[in-house]
Formats: sequence, structure tokens, C-alpha cells
Amino acid sequence: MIEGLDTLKQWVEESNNIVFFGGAGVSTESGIPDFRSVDGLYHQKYDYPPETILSHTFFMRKTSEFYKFYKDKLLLEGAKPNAAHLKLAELEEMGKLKAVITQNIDGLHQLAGSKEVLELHGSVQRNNCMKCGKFYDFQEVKERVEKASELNPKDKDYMVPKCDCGATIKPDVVLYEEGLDDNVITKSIRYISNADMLIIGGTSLVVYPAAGLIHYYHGRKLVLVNLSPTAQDSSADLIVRGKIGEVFSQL
Ligand code: CNA
Repeated sequence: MIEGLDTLKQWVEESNNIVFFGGAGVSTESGIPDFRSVDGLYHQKYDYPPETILSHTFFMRKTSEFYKFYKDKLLLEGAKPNAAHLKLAELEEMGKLKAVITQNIDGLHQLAGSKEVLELHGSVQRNNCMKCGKFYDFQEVKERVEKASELNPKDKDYMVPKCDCGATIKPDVVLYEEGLDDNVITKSIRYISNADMLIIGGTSLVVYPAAGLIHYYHGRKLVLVNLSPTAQDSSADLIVRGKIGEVFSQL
């Protein structure tokens, strides 16, 4: 029996204005690695740390290197929602959960059926040409990355997806050094400050400004569901230490 699960269950039953705030740990049970766990991206072999590769400067200066990493680690086809994504969609359908606020860029909450999903860091499902703005979905970008991987690895455009107009396509993902969308922030603050229960899961809570949003919660049911300790454990009313998919499948 996971410690704290009974209390979590009871609080979910009592609440009807739940907001969920999550991160990469929500999708690890779907096969997408996170950044900081033992088998997350930080522990894999790359010439630069993920935060450097996923920065605006790096994207502009070393676009080919960026896309090599992006293809391996973030353009993952076939990932399916796990029990956590599915339970959140179910709670929304029941009218108990009002919004999912996520730092993830994988689109799995929507795939699970969640409607009100606030993507703080954008999504790999949306991409645009940097010159003419033309829209490309996940599949189209993946195909163009694959086509560009036929180039010589020393070519500056190796693995770089190109628009029909010839310019580079950029994912609608908030890179380090880039600002978050004001509208998404405002809505997130509104949901969190009105929530009667805030469940935070699968996030190390070290990436700002996203992690700072949880301070807008003023209630007494702040729950942290995470495998490892986080930067905000002392603010929690309840800590459930476990795999989020396993925990949510028992709610
Ligand atoms: P992080 O810093 O990698 O932290 C993940 C946290 O989740 C760690 O504390 C883990 O202990 C915990 N964790 C891992 N697996 C589980 C699990 N099954 N159940 C419960 N807890 C688990 O990730 P954050 O989201 O906090 O960092 C923010 C970055 C990571 C965001 O900008 C994301 O865009 C970025 N990211 C997103 C994805 C994705 O979209 N799936 C993947 C990798 C990184």
C-alpha cells in the first residue's frame, strides 16, 4: 500500500475544483524520459546538457545538433497516455478537475481526452516555418527530419526540417531563454488560485517561472505525487512517494 494514498483518495472525493500541475515524470511511464531521474536525459550521453541544447541560442547557432537531440529524445512516435493521463481526463469528465497545467510538450494529455490543457512550454505537435509561418504537424516534421538525415552528417542542414519555401521549421516549444505565453500564464494563475485542491506530479519543480505558479494556490490540499523529493516538499500538505501512473490507477 502506498503511503498517503487513502488521504489522496478521500481528498479527491471531497473536492470539485481540482487543478493538476505536472511535468516530465507524468510521461516516463509512457516511455518518454524525463530530465532529472536516474534514467532521465541528464544521465544519458550527450555533448551538451539538455538545457543547453534546448536553448534559443543553441537552436539558432547549432540547428543541426539541436535536431539530432530532438529527434532522438522528443520526437518519439507511438507514445501512449498512461494511467495518470487517463485518470486526469476522467476526473475532468466527472466535473471534478478544472484544468491540467503541464510543463510537458508531448501532447499526451490531449490524447488521453483532457480538454482544458494549459501547455506552459508549448508542444511538439505544432511547428511553424520561421520565414513564412506555414504550419506543420508532428508527423510532417518527423518526415522532414528523416529526409534531412539523408544529408551528409557534416552538412549544416543535416536533420534540419525545411519548409516548402526553403526556410527552417521551428517547433512551437518554449526553449530556454524564451518567454512563456502571457495568456497561458494568466489562465494558469486563475485556475490555481481558485482551486480547492492542487495536485502536483512528476516534476522536480526547479524550472522557473513555471514552478513559481504553484505559489498562487492558497488552499489546504496541496498534494505532491513524485518519485523523488522536490524543491517544494516543505510546502505540501500531503506527499505521495510513488510512480504517478500506479498511484492514479488506484484512485
Ligand atoms: P524533471 O526535472 O525531469 O523532473 C521530473 C521529476 O519527475 C523528477 O523529480 C522525478 O523524480 C519525477 N518522476 C519521474 N518519473 C516519475 C513517475 N513515474 N512518477 C512520479 N514521479 C516521477 O522534469 P520537469 O518537468 O520538472 O522539468 C521541466 C522541463 C522538462 C520542462 O520544460 C519539460 O518541457 C521538460 N521535459 C518534458 C518532457 C515531456 O514533454 N514528456 C520530457 C522531458 C523533459
